[in-house]
Amino acid sequence: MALALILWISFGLSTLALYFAHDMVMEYRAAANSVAAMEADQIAEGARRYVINFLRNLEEPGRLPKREDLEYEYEQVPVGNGYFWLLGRADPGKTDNAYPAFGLMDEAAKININTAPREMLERLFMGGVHQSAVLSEIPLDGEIIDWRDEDTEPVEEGAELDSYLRLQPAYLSKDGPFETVSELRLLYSMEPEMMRGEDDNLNGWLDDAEDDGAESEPEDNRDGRLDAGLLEFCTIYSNESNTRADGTPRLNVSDNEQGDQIRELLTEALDESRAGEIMGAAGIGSNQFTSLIDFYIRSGMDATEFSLVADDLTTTDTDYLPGLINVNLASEAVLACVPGIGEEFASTLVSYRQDRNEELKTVAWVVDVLGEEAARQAGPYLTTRTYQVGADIVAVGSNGRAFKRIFYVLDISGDEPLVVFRQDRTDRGWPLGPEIRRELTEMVESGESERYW
Ligand SMILES: [Ca+2]
Ligand SMILES: [Ca+2]
Ligand SMILES: [Ca+2]
Ligand SMILES: [Ca+2]
Repeated sequence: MALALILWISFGLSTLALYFAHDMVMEYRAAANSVAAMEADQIAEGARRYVINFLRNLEEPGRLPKREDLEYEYEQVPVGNGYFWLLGRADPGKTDNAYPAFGLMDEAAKININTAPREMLERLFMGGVHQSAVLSEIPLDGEIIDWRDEDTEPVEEGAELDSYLRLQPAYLSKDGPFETVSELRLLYSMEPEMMRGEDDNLNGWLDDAEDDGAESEPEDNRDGRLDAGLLEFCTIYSNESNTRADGTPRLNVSDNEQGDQIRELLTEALDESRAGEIMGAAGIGSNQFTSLIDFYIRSGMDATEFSLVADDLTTTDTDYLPGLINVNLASEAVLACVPGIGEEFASTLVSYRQDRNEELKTVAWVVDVLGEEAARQAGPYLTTRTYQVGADIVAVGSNGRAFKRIFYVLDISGDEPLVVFRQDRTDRGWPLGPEIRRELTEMVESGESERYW
């Protein structure tokens, strides 16, 4: 009897002990998970500081290095026991099948929905070799114009107050500038899938689920090409400071009063007789110029001469030049929307700029590719600078258990880089592709990365 009783008691005690042990293991794992999550948070924060520090020390303000000359770390950068990546965009034609592209992104390589003329927006929704199939289904250019313009008179294929009042629930048309890109979601005919398109995780890269049709979310057309949505192509941030590298105001070639100063500048950069020729050819003091490209063409300067003075000159008196597109970094899809460039010249521009560097410092090279007439048309929309930078930070804690993804837009047009937009994108899912996930797992299994349990 006594033996049976003791056996029962010890059986009961060991069950209890096992139960508590299990509980403690669970507790321990939960704690390890939250440590990993905190670690990822802190790594993301470190990455933010790293990027800001890099931008603060740019050699020349507004001049982001080309992807192949990147002077910063952007791929699997170790911090403590974890790593961070900066998700970027591949140069056209250089997409890697195994990995997404890495690096900082350029907001000036996108279309500014507050300033783009209708013609530019129209092309975004027109379809064509460079354009996204997702967007060509419902053209929203008219609705974008009506949303931001102050009047309440709809443009062709537009939507103003009456349309929005018919919605359930009804709301007002904005009749003012967009304050975020996500505001596009409110447009009358907008379909939610047009915001991200096939790029469900917003990494600018074709993940498996984004190319398998309806087999998995999201819906896609299975054509082996990423048909991205509006978030990929649009910005509200691009805004160039209309000053020289040292922060002083530029000289306005369209301002008849500044002729003497411009002559002085040209004489200093070149010589007196050349300065006289250029002043005469361009008609400074009497002519108005639609853009710096227009001035360059009329002046008869060569590209080298122009590069000596381009940063000192402008064609308007405003402090800022919003919505210019960086012709050195923009994708073919965006370039194809610019008047004067179109589908016809977008690829030529991209292949021309690939192996060049020095020549790309001013917009003069665009004239070589487009010819004078088309370059004049494109001129008012182009720049070679970037003052708003996108940093899409992915941080992974030690042993790859937790990750955090935060997207920032940083404005470097002032004295200090400023965060103008921040969005936690962790809930969009794993953005680094299967290959990096496999590498991280291998590292854990081989003991290279320390486990908590
Ligand atoms: Ca309106
Ligand atoms: Ca993707
Ligand atoms: Ca799919
Ligand atoms: Ca596709």
